[in-house]
Amino acid sequence: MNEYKGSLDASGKRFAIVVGRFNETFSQNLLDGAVDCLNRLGGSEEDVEVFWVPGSFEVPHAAMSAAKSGRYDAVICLGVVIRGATAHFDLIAAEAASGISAVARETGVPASFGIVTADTMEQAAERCGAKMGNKGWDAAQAAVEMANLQEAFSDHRAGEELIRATEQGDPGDIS
Ligand code: DLZ
Repeated sequence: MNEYKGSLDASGKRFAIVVGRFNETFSQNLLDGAVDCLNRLGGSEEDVEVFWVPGSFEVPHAAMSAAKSGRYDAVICLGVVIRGATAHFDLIAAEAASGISAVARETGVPASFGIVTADTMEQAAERCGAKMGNKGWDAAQAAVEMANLQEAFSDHRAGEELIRATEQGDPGDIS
């Protein structure tokens, strides 16, 4: 049995980050978390491009364009949807989720989901850098892992490297 795991090494990988401006203070926190993660995993800021869009509803469109451009190894999608008195919450959250998964499915470029959905501002704050962590950081980490795993499907030698790394220990352990 061969077992593959994408490493948490961002060096040499190019990333697009698409971020919704709505609830901007929180989405800026997600962006900061994602950039911090890429730096800490060995990425270079020269290999990261950030695209701001009006809100989470527009994130899939820009993410699809980024993925189709062929310029990135993965696309990191960020936004903050907070439940209000209208049905917008469910519509926007559902569109963002299905649109982002369509990006990866239709282009083959990994697209990670860093859209925070929260009932209250307090919950949103918790998930954007306070006590529940930073979902932007998590989405960037998932993108790095998937960008590396993706090589196993396209490059036989990279697949063998992954097997070796997996046999030598968990490449996902960065502690
Ligand atoms: C309109 C709207 C509302 C009510 N709430 C949010 C939200 O909580 N989070 C978010 O990212 N965007 C929201 N938007 C904006 C939509 O995503 C979109 O930008 C507009 O409907 C314009 O298409």
